[in-house]
Amino acid sequence: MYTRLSCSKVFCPPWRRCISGQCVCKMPYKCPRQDKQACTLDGSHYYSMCQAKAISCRSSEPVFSHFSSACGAEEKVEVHLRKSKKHNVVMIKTAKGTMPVCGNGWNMASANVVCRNPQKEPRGAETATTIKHSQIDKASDWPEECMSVRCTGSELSLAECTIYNPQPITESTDVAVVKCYNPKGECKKFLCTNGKCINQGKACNGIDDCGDYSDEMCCQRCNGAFHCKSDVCIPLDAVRDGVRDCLGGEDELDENPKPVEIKPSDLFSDPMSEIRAIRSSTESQLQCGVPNMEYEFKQNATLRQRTKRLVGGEEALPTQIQWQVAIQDEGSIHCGGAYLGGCWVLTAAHCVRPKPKSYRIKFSLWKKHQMLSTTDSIPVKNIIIHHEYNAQTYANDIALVQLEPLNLSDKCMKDNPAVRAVCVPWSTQQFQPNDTCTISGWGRDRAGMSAGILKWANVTIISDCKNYYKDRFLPGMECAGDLEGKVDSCQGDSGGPLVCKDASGVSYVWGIVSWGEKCGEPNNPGVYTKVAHYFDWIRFHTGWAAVTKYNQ
Ligand code: 4AZ
Repeated sequence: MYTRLSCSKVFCPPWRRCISGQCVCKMPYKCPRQDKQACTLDGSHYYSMCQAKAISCRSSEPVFSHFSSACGAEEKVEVHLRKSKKHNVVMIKTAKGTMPVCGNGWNMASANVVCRNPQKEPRGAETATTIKHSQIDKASDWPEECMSVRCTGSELSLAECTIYNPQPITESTDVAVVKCYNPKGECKKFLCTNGKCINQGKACNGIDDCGDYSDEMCCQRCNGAFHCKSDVCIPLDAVRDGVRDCLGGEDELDENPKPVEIKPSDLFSDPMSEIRAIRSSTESQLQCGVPNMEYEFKQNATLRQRTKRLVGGEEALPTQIQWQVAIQDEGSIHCGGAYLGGCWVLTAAHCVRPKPKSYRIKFSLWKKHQMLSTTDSIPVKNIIIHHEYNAQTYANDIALVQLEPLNLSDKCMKDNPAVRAVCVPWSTQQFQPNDTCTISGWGRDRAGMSAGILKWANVTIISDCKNYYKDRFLPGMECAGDLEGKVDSCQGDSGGPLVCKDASGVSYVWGIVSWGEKCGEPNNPGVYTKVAHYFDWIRFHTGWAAVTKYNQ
């Protein structure tokens, strides 16, 4: 079962990082510094909201309160429920006094936060509703203003949510009421991961009825919410809000309608914009998956005969596939690879032996036996073969090639306009069966001729590959091609990349050419090492920052 902490489906908040598919609490010092100081419940302050949240993440106790330069005790935010007839009116105490929470913007996410804290019911709220102000039994000192709050749903106290300035109450104003969850007997409806029981109709509507988001994680369709390709429903106000929520970024595309922005005057506290700031600063730190368009095809783009060779492939233009490398072994090329950036190249384990001195890596190579002006040939410092690689079964057919650094430098390559890194996928759910992706290499064609010029072909990801290869298809493998056998990788393409592009146009090395029964045979698709399956292994060897800008 998936929850909001399943980072194969969704992004972790900035105070957590993704380890083996789960968002775990970050070490507080790993948080970036921010301009705003975070005030804590005891009146002290931390250098950022991320740091304060990383600390409370470990204890599950609220630590963070709000933002302020002073952090005085009088600024404490407290919440209690006030009984009025059958209703629990939500009351919030801030430096501006004690007031009810306004009904506008009141939702399940905020109600879950309220119920989770004072009552310590981890499953949160049963319902989040409103009543007219006129329906409340009021004492004479009843306030004339209410406060609006907005939570993301993962906060530990309402003080951590966005709190807006007070607004005047009239008799017709709606105020927030809450009913906290009350477990009763066996669940015959939708059972959340946290044990909460909700009506079936509440799943897949973009509203976190479970309190752990488990009712929104496996949805083929969404009701009144945005559907991410990984089958997660996100609320419409998260679409085009400047923060990527879907793994492929489809929620932030220009073609989506922009929601009407609710921006009341003077924010009292606004964690959402802090989260946006932290994410955009960390996510701008890694460049990958985007070719240098200025340079693409510029060289030598003369018309040539397009021979349909390899298995259904087409010749590439020079500098077209900027992450493709050739692995030169004792002077000859039998394998490809993918440039990950820095000093790292990814290839198949069956392409290399642990003898770095035997190899050179050729970048920006087009014709196998002729250099371009941008072609660079770099010696190898180290070869890391997966410790569970099995040369008989081709299990774990993955290896990292570490390049030799340049003299007196920590870089391994001179700046090259025709070389770009491809991104490493961090989640096995980023791409799905039937997605179209691209393979490339100098491998053999149907007639068994090795290509003199780099070729590429589109293939589709094929599900249930056990149907074709039975027990030879193992975890960490992925099939692609077409079942008619028209396009395929072949001998000599090994180690080269299978690259898929996400909704935002960024390319990922989804697979490594590994094996297959012959080439281009019907019902014998090509088998690839599923790179996302090895994300933790790659990250362990290359370091985190080298391979992903997300969930670090
Ligand atoms: C090989 O021998 C090989 N059709 C690579 C890929 C495929 C088959 C064989 C996939 O290196």
